[in-house]
Amino acid sequence: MKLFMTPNSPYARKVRVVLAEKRIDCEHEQVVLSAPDCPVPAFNPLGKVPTLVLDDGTALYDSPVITDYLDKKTPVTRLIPQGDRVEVKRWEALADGICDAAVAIVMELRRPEAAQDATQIARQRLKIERGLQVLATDLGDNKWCVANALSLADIAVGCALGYISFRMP
Ligand SMILES: N[C@@H](CCC(=O)N[C@@H](CS)C(=O)NCC(=O)O)C(=O)O
Repeated sequence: MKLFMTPNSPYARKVRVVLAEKRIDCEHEQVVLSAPDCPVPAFNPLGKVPTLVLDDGTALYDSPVITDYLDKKTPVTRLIPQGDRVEVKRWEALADGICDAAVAIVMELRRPEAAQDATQIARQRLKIERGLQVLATDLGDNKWCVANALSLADIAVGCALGYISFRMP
């Protein structure tokens, strides 16, 4: 199995944490998405990381599909408990959505200053602020997001918060 990743991708980081928690051996290949010889589009037409290529050549994307696959692959450290599946995947969707908004802002800020769209940046920032507020409210005083135990929800939220503090300290 090989994981195509970039070191700063929050979605790839989520998958890397899941691999580690579940003690799954996997080759990692760091790619440069903008490089003309980037290998990712040969496996994923969207050209995005993370992309996981299985030993039989099957390519899996995007990160929620990969985390699902990895959790089912071995019973070691169940991260998506059957009874709480929808709740855990909703936390993951919200955490990933916060990352989507943060990535959109990072991309906008990479454009020449005169071409940057302040309305778009404000829209995305609002998504982040609302998303963080809901995460905080739903977590409350609990130590873990779901069912008082580590799950994919905590990993996804941790990666989203890490990305926000990295990109917008
Ligand atoms: N929904 C996707 C998002 C993946 C994504 O957008 N990855 C970024 C890196 S952080 C990427 O590959 N961007 C390249 C592009 O959009 O062409 C997932 O969860 O895997």
